[in-house]
Amino acid sequence: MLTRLLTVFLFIGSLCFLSPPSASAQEMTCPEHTPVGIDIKPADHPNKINLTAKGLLPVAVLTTPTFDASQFAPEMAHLSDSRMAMGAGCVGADAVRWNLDDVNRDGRLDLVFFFKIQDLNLTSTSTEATFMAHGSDGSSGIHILGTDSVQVKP
Ligand SMILES: [Ca+2]
Ligand SMILES: [Ca+2]
Repeated sequence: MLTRLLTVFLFIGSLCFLSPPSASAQEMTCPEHTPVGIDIKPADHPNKINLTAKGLLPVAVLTTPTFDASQFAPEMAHLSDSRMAMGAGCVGADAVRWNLDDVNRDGRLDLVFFFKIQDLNLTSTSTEATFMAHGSDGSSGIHILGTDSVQVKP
């Protein structure tokens, strides 16, 4: 009887021990980021998204006086409903490709990412989408993050 109690006690003890401490939970979230300006569906406003549409959604990272998108070499990029973007790690759709294009015709190249509409985690109640990318700006690795409004057609 005593042995059984001890076994149960040890079992519960090991469960508590195995539950992740807060430090490792923090490592799961996205690291420090550089804020950037983005434009979902460049040249279009409002940014209407039809979730049943097949195809790609373009998201431009704009070159500004503080961020040169043409010097950013991406390794991975995500687009997520802003309500889920923070705190739950890097969630959402993965970019399928990207290319340089001056989407706002200001003479400076912007970086346009494409996401499969079917991969998006947006819903009919989504009002904002957050873009996150990891890459390097020549010398060091950086994370960039930007948010734009969306109008979702379910
Ligand atoms: Ca737009
Ligand atoms: Ca531009």
